[in-house]
Amino acid sequence: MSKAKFITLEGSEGAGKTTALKVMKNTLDDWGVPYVLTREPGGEKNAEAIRKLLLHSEHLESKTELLLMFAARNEHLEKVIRPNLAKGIWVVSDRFVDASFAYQGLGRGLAWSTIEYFEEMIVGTTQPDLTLYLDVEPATGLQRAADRSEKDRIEKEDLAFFENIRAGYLKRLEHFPDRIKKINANRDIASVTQQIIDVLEQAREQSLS
Ligand code: T5A
Repeated sequence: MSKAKFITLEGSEGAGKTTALKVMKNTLDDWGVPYVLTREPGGEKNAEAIRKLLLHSEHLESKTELLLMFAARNEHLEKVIRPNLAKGIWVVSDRFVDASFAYQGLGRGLAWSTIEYFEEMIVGTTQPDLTLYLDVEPATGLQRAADRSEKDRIEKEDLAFFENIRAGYLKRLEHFPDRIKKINANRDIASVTQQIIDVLEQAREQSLS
């Protein structure tokens, strides 16, 4: 049996992660691999409690936000991600550590090196095998998110914040071009769906099988 893979999905607000997850799920079903779908912040009981604090507190200091993201991530890694991978079950996570670099790094302005420190301490070698990054113009993404539902604490930030987040993701992409694959999420759902299928198929041919 080949080693179970860890796949993550990233993108700014309104990038279309919900649709993308459905496409990923259908593709993995077709491949017949065992997998779990999970998310960050959250994906585990304690981490979900931290998620509530993160998304619905009235105010949080940026450093508190960073520490809570990594606290939730540690619970998620120890209790869900690593045990499943060890059992040969693939893990697909809606967001992971790249989000901390984008949101808490370039978004909140915390030092990149601080986030790298926590990444090394908490994530270590449990890095994703593949990351799909849905890249959307911030204004388009915010409009889609606004049309969809009421905003949480982070979604209430202004356009400049989301422009910085996009810059953060693009910086991570530059550092990890083999792992992170950019999907043009400005296009219509059919085109985004096809791009996701193509990336997954390509990755499977090259390294995921
Ligand atoms: N966070 C997370 C951090 O700050 N640091 C971290 O380390 C981590 C892990 C988590 C929040 O926490 C932050 C980031 C987030 O702010 P979340 O629930 O994961 O919250 O994040 P959201 O971005 O809110 O995720 P959503 O599930 O809401 O997904 P999307 O991608 O924002 O939106 P989605 O898929 O619901 O799509 C939005 C709308 O657009 C439409 C959809 O139908 C939907 O109505 N749509 C399209 N319309 C036109 N064309 C397309 N191609 C479309 N794709 C989707």
